[in-house]
Amino acid sequence: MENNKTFTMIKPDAVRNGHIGGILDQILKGGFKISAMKYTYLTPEKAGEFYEVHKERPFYKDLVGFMSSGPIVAAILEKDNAVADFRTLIGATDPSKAEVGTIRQLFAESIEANAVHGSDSDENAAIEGSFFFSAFEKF
Ligand code: YYY
Ligand code: MG
Repeated sequence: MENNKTFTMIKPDAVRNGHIGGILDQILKGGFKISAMKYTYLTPEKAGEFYEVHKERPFYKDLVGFMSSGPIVAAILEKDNAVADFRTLIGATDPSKAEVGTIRQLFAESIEANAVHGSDSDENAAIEGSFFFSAFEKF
């Protein structure tokens, strides 16, 4: 499977806090090309579906509420080794543990409101990209 694409969301906290520009700047400076992008919104049903793998976890209900609390930016990003390199660029899930200079360290509020999503495998990147974008929207 191709390893040059990943999927990201700029989450509702970062959109509310005015960080869309700052985060896109970090993404582009990190060497990623934007293949597809939209400003959109997850209904609670859609957020629940997106995070279905976590449905047995204690944080699931709050996470679904948070992810449907406001608009997001969804994007497909392109770079060699995209999934792993993007996880490095965003930093640890818990921003208090994220390395200095990572997107979550710079822009996140908390482990839940952690500014950005990044796919965890090539397979999930493809699934998540297709969750938001139809074939003709992907370049
Ligand atoms: O892939 P990543 O986003 O870094 O973390 P996951 O373990 O996949 O969890 C998805 C999402 O769930 C995370 O970005 C925030 C939220 N979450 C939480 O609210 N509380 C936790 N203890 C763990 C994760
Ligand atoms: Mg994850």
